[in-house]
Amino acid sequence: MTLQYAGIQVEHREISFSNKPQSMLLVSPKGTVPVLCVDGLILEQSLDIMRWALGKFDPDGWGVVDEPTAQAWIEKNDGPFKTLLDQYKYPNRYPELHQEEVLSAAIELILKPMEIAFQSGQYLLGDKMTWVDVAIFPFIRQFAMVNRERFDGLPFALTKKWLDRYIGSELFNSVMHPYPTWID
Ligand SMILES: N[C@@H](CCC(=O)N[C@@H](CS)C(=O)NCC(=O)O)C(=O)O
Repeated sequence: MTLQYAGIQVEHREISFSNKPQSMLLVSPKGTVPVLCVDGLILEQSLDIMRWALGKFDPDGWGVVDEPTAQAWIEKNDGPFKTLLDQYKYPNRYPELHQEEVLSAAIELILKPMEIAFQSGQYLLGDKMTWVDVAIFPFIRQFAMVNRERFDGLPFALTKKWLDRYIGSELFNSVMHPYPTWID
C-alpha cells in the first residue's frame, strides 16, 4: 500500500511458500516476504520498505509522526499481538489454548487501547492518517476475519469503522488482488 501511495512501480513477484524461488533466497536467505530489491539495496522488512518508500514521496505526510508513540504501537503489534493473532488464527496448532481466552487477551492488549485512541481522532495517532495505521491494519483485519461475526459483536465501534474504511479503500483494493506466482 505504501509503495502504491508513493507512486513507486515495482515488478511484483508473488511467491509460493512451499517452493521459494532460488532467485529470492539468493538475495534474501531468510526466506520471508516481503523483500524489495531496489537501488542496489535489499530491504527485507515491511517497515524498512515503508520507510524507504515514504522517503521517496510522501504527499500526505504519512511519515510525519511522533516516533515514540508510533514505535509503541508497532512493538505491541509485532510482538505480543502477532503471537495472539497466530494463536487465534491457528487454534489447531495450540490445542492447549481456548480461543475465547486468546480473544480476551487481544482485547486487553490492543483492541481496547485502539478504541480509546480512536476517541481522540480517526487514526491511531490522532486526526491524521500515518504509516502506523497502514502497518497495523492488516493484522487487525486478519484477526477480525477469523470470526467476523464475533468481532462485530465486540463493543469497538470506532475500531470497526477504522478497519472497514481501509478494507473498503481504493488503495487497499488496488493492491490486494491475486498475482501470478513467480517461477524462476
Ligand atoms: N518482520 C517481517 C515479517 C516477515 C514474515 O514473517 N513474513 C511471512 C509472511 S507474512 C513469511 O514470509 N513467511 C514465510 C514462511 O513462513 O515460509 C516483515 O515485516 O517483513
